Amino acid sequence: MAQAAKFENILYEVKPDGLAWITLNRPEALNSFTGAMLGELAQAFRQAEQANEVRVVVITGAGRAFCAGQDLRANPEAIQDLQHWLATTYRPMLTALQALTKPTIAMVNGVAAGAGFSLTLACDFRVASARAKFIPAFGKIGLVPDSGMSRFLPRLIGFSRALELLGLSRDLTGEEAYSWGLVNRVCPPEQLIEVTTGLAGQLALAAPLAYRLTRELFQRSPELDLAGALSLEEDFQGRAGSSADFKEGLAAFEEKRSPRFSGK
Ligand code: T3D
Repeated sequence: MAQAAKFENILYEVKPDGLAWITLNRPEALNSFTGAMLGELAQAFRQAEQANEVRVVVITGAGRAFCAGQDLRANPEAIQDLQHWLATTYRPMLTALQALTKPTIAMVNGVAAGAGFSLTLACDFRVASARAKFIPAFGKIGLVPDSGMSRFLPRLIGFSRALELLGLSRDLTGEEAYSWGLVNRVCPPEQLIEVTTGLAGQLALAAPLAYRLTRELFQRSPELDLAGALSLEEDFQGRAGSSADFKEGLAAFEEKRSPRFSGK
């Protein structure tokens, strides 16, 4: 272990291979979110962004669950004013997660319910155990999707399927989530770490600047017309084309070797 920071509700660990592992760590309550946990997550995301040695961030849950969403018992004050609660706890966490320029993977080891489901969607990739379950949860307690789900879910699986899940409070198994295009990989539980580490290892070798700009292109293009999308591509390709990574990519091609990207 290269580095370990102290948190009370999550584990944060950076491994020598450049993977930062962030583990939601309240297994007795299925890793459900409290205000304290959301604050720690935001801090961990900022820490991972600043750490040069971190190439990829993996988020998972301790024990049998990924995350059961908002802790429905621990924060009675949350229920008094949900608008304020969301704006002051979930929003900073999600903003810090989205501000990460490094690839993020949700390793979904068990149930991901409500805002826990949302957290998986806010990551770049999802790797699910066949035992995972994606549970909308919001509708069952008379709420609407929050913590980014309204933005991410329809973009990933389309309007109609997203509305089916939320409107009917329909759960998805890991296998179904894979067949719906919601997760990138699904595997037996005992292979989850290996499959996730394999994907993360490949991402760690990708050109960091090109990766970051590609993600931003995909995030912004749905709001652009063709002219706008082409302009953004031209702008970003200009930046990527003047990077040291592009020179390294060309040199590696000529020398018939794998590139070693620096992110510059
Ligand atoms: O409220 C706001 O602040 C607004 C924000 C909302 C965002 C949201 O996330 S809304 C959605 C909140 N989450 C849920 O509604 C899910 C509630 N949990 C469940 O439906 C079930 O627990 C699961 C389907 C996730 C798992 O079922 P199962 O049978 O595998 O486990 P279990 O026996 O129900 O739970 C095990 C323990 O975890 C149990 O505690 P106990 O009885 O052994 O002491 C259970 O109460 C606890 N637990 C599960 N989910 C939560 C929780 N404790 C607090 N909050 C939870 N969300």
